[in-house]
Amino acid sequence: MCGTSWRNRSAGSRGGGSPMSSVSKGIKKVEVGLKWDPSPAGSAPHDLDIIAATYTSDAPYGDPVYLVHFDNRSPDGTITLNRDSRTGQGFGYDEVMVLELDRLASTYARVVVGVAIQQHDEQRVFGDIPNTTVRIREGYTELAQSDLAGVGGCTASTVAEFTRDEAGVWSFREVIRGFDADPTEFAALMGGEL
Ligand SMILES: [Ca+2]
Repeated sequence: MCGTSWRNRSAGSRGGGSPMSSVSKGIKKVEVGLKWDPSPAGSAPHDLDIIAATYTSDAPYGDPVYLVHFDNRSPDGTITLNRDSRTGQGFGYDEVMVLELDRLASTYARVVVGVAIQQHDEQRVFGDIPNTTVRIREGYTELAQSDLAGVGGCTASTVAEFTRDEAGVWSFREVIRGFDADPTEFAALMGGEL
């Protein structure tokens, strides 16, 4: 059951390491990296996606203005999926998204980033996919890292919430909240209050 899997950092979603402060302010440009292990030979690939959704100050928890993922670019080029993987094969981070928050138009006040599993032959949850790691950093400063173990029964999860205050300063908060939804359903749900 995934619906009750609400986790925040104090619930211990990370796979070790020292706790970090819950909110980071003054964020300008962040990189979200995702890596995971490929499926065994002969089985359907482990196909994970990073998804970003943008919201305006008028409707920060409403419908996204636009989504960024493997199949959709941001209209102004401020959020970019630099690397997409459909299998998890290879070294290092398989999928990487860069968000230039300081370049977003002032109408945007909230960006939520999540990870979803493309479902193929059989339903897969995070617990079925070994060595999944999400890392969020600004430059060489690590803001958060999670193995998504706290949402192992889910098929999608938010990982980060960025909000802009009235002074124009972006803050980051790690929010690991699981959903039992396919990527399209998840994209419609991830804007809710986290
Ligand atoms: Ca992918």
